Amino acid sequence: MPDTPRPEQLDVVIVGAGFSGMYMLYRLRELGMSARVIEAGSGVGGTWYWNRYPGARCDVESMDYSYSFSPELEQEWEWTERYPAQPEILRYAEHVADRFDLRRDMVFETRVSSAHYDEAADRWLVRTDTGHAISARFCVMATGCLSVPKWPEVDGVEEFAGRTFHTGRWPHEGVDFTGRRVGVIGTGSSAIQSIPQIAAQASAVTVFQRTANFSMPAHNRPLSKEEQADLKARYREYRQAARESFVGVPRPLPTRNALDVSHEERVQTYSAGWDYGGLFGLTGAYLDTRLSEEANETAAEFVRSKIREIVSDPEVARRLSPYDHPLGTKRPCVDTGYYKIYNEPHVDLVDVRATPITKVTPTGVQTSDATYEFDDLVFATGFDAMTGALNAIDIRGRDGAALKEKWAEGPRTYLGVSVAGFPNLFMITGPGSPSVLSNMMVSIEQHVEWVSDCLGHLKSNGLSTIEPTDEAENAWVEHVNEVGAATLYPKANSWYMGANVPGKPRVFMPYVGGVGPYREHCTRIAAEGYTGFVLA
Ligand code: NA7
Repeated sequence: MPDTPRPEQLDVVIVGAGFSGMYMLYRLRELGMSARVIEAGSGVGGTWYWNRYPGARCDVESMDYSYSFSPELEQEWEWTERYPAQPEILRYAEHVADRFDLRRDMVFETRVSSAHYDEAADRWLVRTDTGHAISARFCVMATGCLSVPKWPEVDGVEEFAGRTFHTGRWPHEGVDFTGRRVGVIGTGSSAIQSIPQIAAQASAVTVFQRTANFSMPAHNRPLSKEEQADLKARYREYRQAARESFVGVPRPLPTRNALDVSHEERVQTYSAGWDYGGLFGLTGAYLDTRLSEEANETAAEFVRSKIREIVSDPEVARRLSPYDHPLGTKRPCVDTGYYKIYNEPHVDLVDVRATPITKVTPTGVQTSDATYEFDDLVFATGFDAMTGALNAIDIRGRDGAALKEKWAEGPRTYLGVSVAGFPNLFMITGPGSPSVLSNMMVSIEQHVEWVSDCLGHLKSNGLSTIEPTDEAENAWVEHVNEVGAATLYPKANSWYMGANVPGKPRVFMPYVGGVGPYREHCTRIAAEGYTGFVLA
């Protein structure tokens, strides 16, 4: 029998080399702890490594969607556009990796398959698909919220004879659609960003839409040197405002209810938001937008009126208009030329609720009333969000209990960063934290800093273990649910609710209490000596 090599001994193992894993490594080095990052891709960047589909762009502005931990980094890096495109964000991630020499503690093209807590040794044994084994005191899951692609639940996908692509696993060399007939399944963010770009090359594009989505124009543009210099001159203060803000982007909060102002005033406000571009002009225009269906409907109807204005065929405009969920309760999109692409004669929209896809055939897609022939199929069908990447790893805590089983009815965490029964395991932007409802960069930094401060605290107090109590976890889960239930979010079949994956429990997963208040709460817990945790 071959000898089992002794696992590599480390203080911390970090899973994932996206923005969370990279910064976690940086902070652990500062603490003088030994750490290694295990990454499935061949490079850093996480989301921005995998999502290379045409048109992939962040819908948080560049100057907000960047690390704040290094004043030198934020001063030296120059963004070129208001909203950064995927290649630029990936270059930024690579720059950070080089600048702080992070790669020497990273292992690429290696996927973590299991993480088991060994109670006797009080250590985590982490195994990978390449046979690598690591024994570490702490384990940090920096695995991302949208990193496990979801394929369409349609028969025959593997029978298709043409090329197939998932937006979340796009080929690195790019894809040429020139002169090809392309079918796109899905109308979420990835589809809405990529369809205009695909249509610019393809001879015919057919979009299969299950749920019409709200999309706001990006009004993307080059970022001038002056604009950047102006913000950089007050970046410290600006970053602090981001940390204290509701969604991780400094912006004035609404002061009034939509229902307390006149129709004319609302339209003026919504028009200003639409013309400014981006996510928040409509979703964050009034205090009651996320709380009252009637208030929300005023903003939703404004978007529909814009769709009718842009799309010349009234029937196509009607199909594109969302009626089945309040605005913002599924992730709203930010686009460049999405709705108007349907005015092109070679772009078609199929409503698959009216005429469901029955199967994929070797030559295309069959619905209940027609057959479509394609050279290529693009699946823009999203992800097993928030819990997918964690459940994909065989994570076992005390008594060999599996995290997946503990989460069978939905994720349970304390603060979205830790789980009872899983000592010394941390999640960056896990379920139960603001994560996907916020500027991810701000939330990532907050979690990484909270975790590293916690490890520093344990180290300086000669402690080795931290674990939340069941009571603290139960109370947090109850609080997350209570805050979520007071909003309109549970009304939508969204991936926030786990509703996009058949069989997944329907639970509102992110914490909607706001980035600033959440940060304050976490900071207070640490300052009080980690209330709700047992330290040993
Ligand atoms: P999303 O937002 O989950 O969108 C996936 C889309 O695919 C959505 O329109 C789905 O319809 C559709 N879908 C999924 N499965 C099917 C099947 N079987 N048939 C038809 N249509 C289907 O993922 P994205 O990649 O676009 O965006 C992910 C996030 O990235 C985004 O939210 C931003 O945070 C950035 P549904 O709405 O479920 O009816």
